Amino acid sequence: MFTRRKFFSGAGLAVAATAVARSALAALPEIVSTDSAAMQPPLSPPNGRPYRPVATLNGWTLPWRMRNGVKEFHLVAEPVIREIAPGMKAHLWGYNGQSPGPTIEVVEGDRVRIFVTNRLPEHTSVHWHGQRLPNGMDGVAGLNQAAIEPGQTYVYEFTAQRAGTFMYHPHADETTQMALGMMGFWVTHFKDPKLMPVDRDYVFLLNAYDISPGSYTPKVSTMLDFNTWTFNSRAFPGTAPMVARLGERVRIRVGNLTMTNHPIHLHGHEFVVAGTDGGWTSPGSRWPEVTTDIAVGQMRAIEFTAAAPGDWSFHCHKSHHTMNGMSHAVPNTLGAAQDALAKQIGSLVPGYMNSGGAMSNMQMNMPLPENTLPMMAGTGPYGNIEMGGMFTVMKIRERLAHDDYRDPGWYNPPAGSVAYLWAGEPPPAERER
Ligand SMILES: [Cu+2]
Repeated sequence: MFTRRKFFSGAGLAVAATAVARSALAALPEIVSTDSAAMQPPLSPPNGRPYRPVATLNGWTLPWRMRNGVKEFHLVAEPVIREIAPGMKAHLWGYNGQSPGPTIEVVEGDRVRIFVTNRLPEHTSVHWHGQRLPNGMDGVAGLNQAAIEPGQTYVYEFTAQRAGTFMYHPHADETTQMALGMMGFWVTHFKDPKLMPVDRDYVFLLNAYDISPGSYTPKVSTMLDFNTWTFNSRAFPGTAPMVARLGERVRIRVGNLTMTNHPIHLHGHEFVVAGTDGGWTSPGSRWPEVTTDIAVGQMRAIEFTAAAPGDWSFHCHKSHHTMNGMSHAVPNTLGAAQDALAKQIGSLVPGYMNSGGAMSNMQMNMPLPENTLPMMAGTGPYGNIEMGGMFTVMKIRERLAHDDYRDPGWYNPPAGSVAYLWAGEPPPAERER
């Protein structure tokens, strides 16, 4: 019934958007989907008002069909397989082949029609978080509309009234559907592209899953004790880096659809919170920050000038949120000689992992169950990067084409600008305790 086209890494989304089958104009818009977690280049608008498109971290923007001046999108709610990072896949629910679903980009004043087809085993709906719209388009099943039953397609239609940052997610069996990754980003661009211009505009959602070691499906009853903390359903080192050329103005928009707050921190630069849930902040109300807390259900747009070349960490500042497969129900063994202990416990409890001190050594020496990420897994130019989860790198380079979003590799610092080992007099002997 539907034609189905898959996109893979590097496929030209702009070409695909203009190639939407003309013969299908009388039918539902073609379903465009991807099974890749690779970051796609921004989708330049092939029609409608011009704007600088956003770059979705480890994601992509949904092409549309322009029909009689209305932008028509087709979302398909369905089970998907998401690679959280190399070595771990999650069986999630999402949209158009992935979780999160594709980013939807429109322009202030656009008339938008979204077809939503339900291929889940249960009913769903879509709520357009933050939008001004007619009450009957708000997507709360039972309150504003009947739920979309399996196999049905519903149509949402409204005018994008306010430029800003938005999200979409189900408002039906939310504890199940959001715990399984049903969510997506929405950006409404200014009608005037000269307003608040930036050179790079990154977007992603904060999400969290509770996936027991060795399993694939998140538990849907977990409220707080998640073990997989992700940027756009990717955990470091699976998260793509964000890149910028020295001197460029960078915007990063983050939406939080987890069940706790996340203090998001950028190294080496100050930023301003230029946008909140309710729209753009006035320039006189902005103050510099290096960390901004994003509460549950909130969206924030931060902006800064890429002032210093390098590989700058960008992460949630809750240290347990920059860990993979974190188990919290473990005793504190800090200071204890752990090697013999771990061996003894390991003979009684297969797969036992202790915690508290010397974590990276423990990580290196312990076999992991299948489909399970080590807590800290990244490798950098100087050794292990003891991070996982909600962590990525902002890579600022002096030479980078303005439309280049590829990973430029590790930073090569100027000689004499890296912390170095003291090679002079040794420190005084430790006092006896
Ligand atoms: Cu966090």
